Amino acid sequence: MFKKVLVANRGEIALRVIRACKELGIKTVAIYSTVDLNSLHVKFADEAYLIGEAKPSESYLNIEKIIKVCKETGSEAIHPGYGFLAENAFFAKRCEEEGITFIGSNPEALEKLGDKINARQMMEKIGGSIIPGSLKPVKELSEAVEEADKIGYPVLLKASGGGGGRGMRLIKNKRELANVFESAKMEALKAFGNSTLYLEKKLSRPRHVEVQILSDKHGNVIHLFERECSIQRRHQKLLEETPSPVVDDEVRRKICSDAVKLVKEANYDNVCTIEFLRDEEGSFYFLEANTRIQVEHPITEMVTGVDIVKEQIKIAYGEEINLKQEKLILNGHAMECRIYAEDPERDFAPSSGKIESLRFPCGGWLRIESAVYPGFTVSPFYDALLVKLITWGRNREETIKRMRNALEEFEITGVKTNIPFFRNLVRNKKFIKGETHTQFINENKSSLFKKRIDECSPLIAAALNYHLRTGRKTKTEYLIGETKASNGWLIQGRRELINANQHFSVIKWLRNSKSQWMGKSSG
Ligand code: MV4
Repeated sequence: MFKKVLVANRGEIALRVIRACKELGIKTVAIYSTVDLNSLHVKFADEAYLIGEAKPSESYLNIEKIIKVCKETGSEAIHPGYGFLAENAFFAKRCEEEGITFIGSNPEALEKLGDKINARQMMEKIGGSIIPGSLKPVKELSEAVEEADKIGYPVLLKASGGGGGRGMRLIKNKRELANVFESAKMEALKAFGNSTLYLEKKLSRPRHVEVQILSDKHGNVIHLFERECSIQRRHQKLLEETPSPVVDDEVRRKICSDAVKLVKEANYDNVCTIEFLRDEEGSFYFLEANTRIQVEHPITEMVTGVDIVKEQIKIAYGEEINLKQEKLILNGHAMECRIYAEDPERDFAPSSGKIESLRFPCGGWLRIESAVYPGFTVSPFYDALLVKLITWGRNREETIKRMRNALEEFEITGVKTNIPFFRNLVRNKKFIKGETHTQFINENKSSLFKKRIDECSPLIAAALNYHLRTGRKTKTEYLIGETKASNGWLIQGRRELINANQHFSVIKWLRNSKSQWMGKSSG
């Protein structure tokens, strides 16, 4: 097994890789930028090296600096994590040239599966179902118009080098196509170094279902079942779960088998996720492949018992996967909420700053993946992911209950977060019934973004609490602190004197809208 691995990433995934390495007896080398000096991946790695300024191009994206540190520290391999260089075929090639093992796939397969048109052609070749659209690039407007007429508007004009929502345009008619085609080519060339475009029929309100794949260097390819990731906002996944409420055994067999065949066809090794879209009629279509470990991998680990990061490292070392497909079962149900530092009052703009306090939920059936702590400064330079909160249950209902309780206990102060959004989401009747899709957030804004009383203001919350507890209307002053209101909600108050009377007009209003504010299920 490797003796030393360089972790070319930061945050929770860097910690995750470091833990996996420790379990395998591998020494770890961390790299960090000038703003990450006090980060936990620096603290817990065996060695840590300052690599450059906060700007990713000066640090976590700087291939030659990373290779230099790798060679100087005698690290035999590099784990890229997700994001940054995780899917960068050129980085994988440079590692190969330097005799360094890239803990990910081979450069050729990264190119092949990472190219969306290529991936579509391969999926079609192995007999999988692809979204109706062009199998070849549309090089000229005339070709695009002809293709779009065949498909039928609305269509999506997609960049073959894009993904994750980047390089995708909705085209409602021929005039729009003519207006945007050339600029779309230029933008694709600028953004992805590849101007190739293709067309797909736009599926309306699709659900996003993806299959986890493990593939070794000896031809063994297995799947670890599917995940549903339809709860997204601006192409940012927020909640993922496994199994998907809309995948039955027959569909599972088909999409997992197609995913395995595609990975074999691409001669891809290491981990990979094959994405599908399910249309409103219930048909599944291949969308694209993600050639990296994904943020949401822990929920698959919770239902299969497989440590995917350790499998990655063992596969990269050349070991055969020692898991048998027929022995793998999907046990129970797992769900992940991605807690981001973002401000709902400012259209969810990133909320950087220092974390004042942090109270993680406790109790069984939870898993927390995080690299933040009280006093940690959330940097505006990087992804605003603070914590991945994962719960497991024997079934979806139990998992949701555990997530609901965990979110109630969870408290972060110092930065704004999307915890209030999740508290509403796990009470939403349609969510509870599994009736979600990729437009779910857009279509349920009022119920998902309403504020609870204890998220309005500690003062009002405390005044309400006083009134609910005592029913008294006298002119009273009293201390507030952390008080438990009659509806079981924790109301955080600052230690100060307030005059409850000042708020009785508010209380009267709140009492009238009591059902809305008192934690009843929202729908
Ligand atoms: C689509 C689509 C509908 N029809 N393609 C978004 C990002 C990238 N993964 C591809 N995406 C989509 N492609 C066709 N032909 C809808 C989306 C889409 C989406 C897909 C999955 C999860 C969330 C999404 C949010 C918006 C749009």
